[in-house]
Amino acid sequence: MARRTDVRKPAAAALGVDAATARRLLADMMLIRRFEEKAAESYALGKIGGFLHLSIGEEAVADGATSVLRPDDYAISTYREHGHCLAKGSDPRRAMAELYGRRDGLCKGKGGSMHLFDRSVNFLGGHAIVGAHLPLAAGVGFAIKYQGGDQVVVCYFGDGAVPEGEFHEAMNLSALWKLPVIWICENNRYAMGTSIERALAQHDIYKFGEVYGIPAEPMDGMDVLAVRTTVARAVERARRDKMPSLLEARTYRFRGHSMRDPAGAVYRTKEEVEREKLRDPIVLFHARVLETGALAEADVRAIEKDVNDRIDEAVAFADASPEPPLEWLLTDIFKED
Ligand SMILES: Cc1ncc(C[n+]2csc(CCOP(=O)(O)OP(=O)(O)O)c2C)c(N)n1
Ligand SMILES: [Mg+2]
Repeated sequence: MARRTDVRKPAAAALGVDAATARRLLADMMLIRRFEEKAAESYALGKIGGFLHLSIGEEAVADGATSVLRPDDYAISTYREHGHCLAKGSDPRRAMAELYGRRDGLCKGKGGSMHLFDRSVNFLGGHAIVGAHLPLAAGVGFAIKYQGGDQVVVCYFGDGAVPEGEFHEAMNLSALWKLPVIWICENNRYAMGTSIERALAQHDIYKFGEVYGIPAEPMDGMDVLAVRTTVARAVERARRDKMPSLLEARTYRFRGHSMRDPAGAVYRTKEEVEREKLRDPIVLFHARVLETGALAEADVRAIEKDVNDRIDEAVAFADASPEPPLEWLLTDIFKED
C-alpha cells in the first residue's frame, strides 16, 4: 500500500500549491477567523471596548496576499485590519492584548482594535479615517524607491474609499512616479450601510486602474488561491518594474459593519447574506484540500486544534496583561515644546 506522503504528491500538484503551503494557507485563515470570533465574544463580555470591526468572510484576501510577500515587504490597512496584521506575522497574543487595551498589546494598549501597528513585521497600521492611509502607502512606496530597495507595499482599503479624493490622488501619484504599491480594494459591496450602487458611478472598481495607466484586475476574494496568484503577478510587477497594480477583491463581510451593527440586517437581505455564506473562503478551501488529497481530514483537525489553542492562549494572555498606567497617557505622543 502506498504511504500517505506518496499519495499526496500528485493531488497537491492539482491544487497548484504544495501540501505545506496548503496547510499554511488554511491555518492562517482559520487563525484570523478564530481570533475574531473570540474577539466578538470578549466584546460581548465587556472585555473589549470602543469599536470592533470584524473581517469574518474576508480572510482569503489577507491570507492569499500575504502568502506571496517577503517579511521585509510592507502592509498598511484600514480599521478592519486584524487579519492583515495577523497574516503579516504579528503575535496573536499581543494583537488580542491590544484589543483589550492592555499594556502588552502591540501598541501598549493605546491603539485598540482599529490601530494595530507592528513595526517588527512591517505592518504599518490600522487607520481609522477612510481613505487616509492611501497617500501614506504612496509615501511608503516612494521611500522604498528613493532608498533603492526592492520591497513592495500592499495597501488594503474598502470600496468606501474609492469615491474619495485620496484614492484618486494616490492612484495618480503611484502611476506617475512608478511606485511599488499593490492597491488591494476589498470590495465587500458596502460602506457601513451604503451599497456601492448608491456611492459609485462605476461599480467595477478595478476599471479605475485603466484611467491612471495602472495594471488592474478583479479577483475572487473568496478564493485564497485566486488571490495568491493574482497578487503574485502584481508583486512581480512592483518588485521588478516598480509598477503599481490595482486589484479588486470581490468579497463579503458575513457580520455587520461593527459590533454596533452586528448582523448588517437593515440594509442587506437575509437571503443575500445566506447566499454569500455559501462562498465561505475557509469552507471552500477546506473542501478543496480534501478533494485534491493535499491534506487529510486528520491534518485539518490538527490544524484546527492548534489554532484554537493559540487563540485561547492569546485570550488568556490579554486577560492577564495589566492595564497601562495613567502616566503612559503622556508618552509616545508627538508634541512640540
Ligand atoms: C473620512 C471618513 N468618513 C467617514 C468615516 C466613517 N466610516 C467609518 S467606516 C466607513 C465605511 C467604509 O467602508 P469601506 O471603505 O467599504 O470599508 P469596509 O468597512 O466595508 O471594510 C465610514 C463611512 C470615516 N471613518 N472616515
Ligand atoms: Mg466596504
